[in-house]
Amino acid sequence: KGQEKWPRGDKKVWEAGTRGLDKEVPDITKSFVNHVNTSLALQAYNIDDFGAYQAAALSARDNLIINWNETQINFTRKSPKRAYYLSLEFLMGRTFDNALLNLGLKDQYREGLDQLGFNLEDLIDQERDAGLGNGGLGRLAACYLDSSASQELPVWGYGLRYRYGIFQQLIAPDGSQLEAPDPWLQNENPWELPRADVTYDVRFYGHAERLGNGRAVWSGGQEVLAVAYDTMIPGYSTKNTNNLRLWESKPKRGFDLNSFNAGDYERAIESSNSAAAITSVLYPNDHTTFGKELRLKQQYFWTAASLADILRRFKNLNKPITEFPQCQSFYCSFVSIQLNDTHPTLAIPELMRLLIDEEDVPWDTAWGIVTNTFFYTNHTVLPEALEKWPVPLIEHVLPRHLQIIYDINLLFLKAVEKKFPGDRDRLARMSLIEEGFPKQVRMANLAVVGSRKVNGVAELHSELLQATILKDFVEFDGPSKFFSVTNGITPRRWLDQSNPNLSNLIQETLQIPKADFLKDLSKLEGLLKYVENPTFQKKWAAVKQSNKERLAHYVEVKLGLKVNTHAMFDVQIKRLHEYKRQTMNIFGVIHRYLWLKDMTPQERKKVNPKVVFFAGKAAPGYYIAKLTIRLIVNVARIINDDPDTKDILSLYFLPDYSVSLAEILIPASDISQHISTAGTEASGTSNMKFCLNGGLLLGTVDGANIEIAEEVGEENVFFFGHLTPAVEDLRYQHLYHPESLEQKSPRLFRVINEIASGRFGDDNVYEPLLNTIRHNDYYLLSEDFDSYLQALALVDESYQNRIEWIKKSISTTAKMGKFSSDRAILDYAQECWNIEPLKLE
Ligand code: NBG
Repeated sequence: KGQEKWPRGDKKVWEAGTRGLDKEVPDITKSFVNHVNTSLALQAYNIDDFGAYQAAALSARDNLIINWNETQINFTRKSPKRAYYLSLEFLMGRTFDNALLNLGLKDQYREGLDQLGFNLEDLIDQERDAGLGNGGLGRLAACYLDSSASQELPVWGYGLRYRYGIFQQLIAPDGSQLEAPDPWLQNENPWELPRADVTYDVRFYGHAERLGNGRAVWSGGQEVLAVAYDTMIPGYSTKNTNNLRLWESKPKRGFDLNSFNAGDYERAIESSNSAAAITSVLYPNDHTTFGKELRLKQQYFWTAASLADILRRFKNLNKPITEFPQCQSFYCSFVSIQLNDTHPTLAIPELMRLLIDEEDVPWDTAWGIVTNTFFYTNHTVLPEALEKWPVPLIEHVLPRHLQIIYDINLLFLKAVEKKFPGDRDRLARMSLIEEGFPKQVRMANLAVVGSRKVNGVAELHSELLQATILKDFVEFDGPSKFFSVTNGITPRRWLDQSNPNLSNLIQETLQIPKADFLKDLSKLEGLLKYVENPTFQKKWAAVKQSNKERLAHYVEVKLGLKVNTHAMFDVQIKRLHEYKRQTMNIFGVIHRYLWLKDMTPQERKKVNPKVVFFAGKAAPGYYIAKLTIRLIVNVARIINDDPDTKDILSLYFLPDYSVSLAEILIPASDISQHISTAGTEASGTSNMKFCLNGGLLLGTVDGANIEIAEEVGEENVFFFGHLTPAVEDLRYQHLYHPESLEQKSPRLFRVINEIASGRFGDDNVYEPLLNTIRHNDYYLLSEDFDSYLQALALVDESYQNRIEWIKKSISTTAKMGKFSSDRAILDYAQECWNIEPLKLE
């Protein structure tokens, strides 16, 4: 009696924490135990790892909130010019680990939790990813938030609080992708603060009546409530803490009382359901648009709420409205807004509407304000990704905005006509409205016309933009409106957090505080001094080995499969898309398998073992991409089971790719593949993550691969394939003078025939996928396959000389400074937003 065993950790520490008075226990312990007892109503007896994660998160959050409050009050007092990043996607991943890192409290938490009987890493694993994005575009937005805060810039993000993030990917027994919902908010999200007091009404439908003085009245229709949820974005090694504001849609009035009173309960809640539906789910497509009404409502709901919020904050300053965007001087100018892709382009007509209809500003003044406020980033040249909305749909959902778009277009086309008299083709190309049945609004054209500057996301991409889809606009506006900001990644998450062993080794070697290189990534160049140092090379290799073992452990726990950690790790992880050519990679694996099968057992013994990893989701409606997954999974089953080859070649498709999975995969790679058809991948950002972590790059001359090679030296990159200028001609050849596959690439021909023969099961299912290559081969796989195989052979050969390989790996990491998102965000701050850091002392 009274002798029962204390369930976890040190009883004295728990008790001291509960009393909260004891000077012996650190504040972290007190705050943790306090949250266990009060916020969660639990005790040492009944708390599990998940509860402990929640309590630790709440206690870390308390720290963030204090910094957040002070930062915001500082901004309000000093009213610097601010920038807002409007993005429909923020792919944040997990927050807890990052918050501790940026607060500089990780070691203290580890120690404190240990005394209470918890392991920090286990608690970190309890958190669910915030998967509010599809891929590169959304993760870029998340990296930019981290960098804005770390650089002490007054930047807020605005987005949507989707109840369901990117779907969970499951693999069916036949190898195909299945989708399940991602109810990430099911267990309270400790990182968000609901702001019941920050709400705006957003209207849809109804009718717009022009008043004759340029203004109009928009009334009727449906009114929906936007409610703010704030997420704190801590800077690294600074107290500055920025905000990400996400909007949730709610019915404005509980339910329809008339229907309710008439006893029609279903009808009564119908409209409230339709309001809540707006922010219920993230659209899981990137690079395609579908013209769906709900998506249009999402876009308008979010831009309208964000602009209302921005305008309210500006009006609190009691400044004349013309100073909203002024760019001449730092103190008399207030707002810049970055449009992340065309998704928020409705902000342009919406700001016109607010200024003209609500603020009574004349058209020309309003247009001057608008075109000095917005900046537009384009993220792709793929035609299927360029957003267009049917005119009748916009007219139905947003009648006043259609009027404004038409007015903008009229004035714009007049100006074009003046500069290029009689050039009707040019007018048709540049018009905001595409003729046809139905007519469509071209969102990219609207974004360009309504913005002060326009940029692409890597040098090649920006050049291509200006030479192709934006050519007419460059000729009209002059080149100075167009520029390039090469994407970047945050070294906090993508080095220190995901690869602590490497970060520690770098610190120990350079003998500088971590903050020095995590905030100025060019400091990594200091590693070049150690490239030839054998002791350092050994340590470098040991870090890679430990990361391979961490990944192998993950695969064993999740899939029950054993991975050979002494093999070369070859990784391709990204959205499944024909232009990214995962198909070429799996064909390459099949080729290797057939090559190994043709060998004698003695010959096989001489081959270096290799493990190939794939991960990535396919848009649920993207049939060919889903077939590629199915092929990968089924090839893996055959290869991994074949006693002739399984020790020297194995293949894994890791389901449900996410930010957290990337954090485990990237540090473990020896070589990663970025093999898009030249000219199709705008930038790519995982290429930067791999190289920063000492993985070498196998790629085409595309996107940011080019700039990576410029930095790290071409001798450290494995390039192959046709160059961008050849692509058009090759496509033409394919269409009009097709050559037989057998002649073009006998090795590819053999691979395709083996698949078609049923060697990897399901003889006929892959036909549609194979036909995309046999027939028009738009992404030119058959043109690049042989040089791809050559590059793979070169990778094998280089890997044989392990010391040389390690040297390449060190030199690569050392030269990645340019790709920090700190550099990128400072480019935007200077080139576009004209904002300066405002440090919280
Ligand atoms: C993607 C590009 C990538 C690029 C990211 C971030 C879209 C529409 N585009 O190459 O395909 O790295 O944007 O800029 O998601």
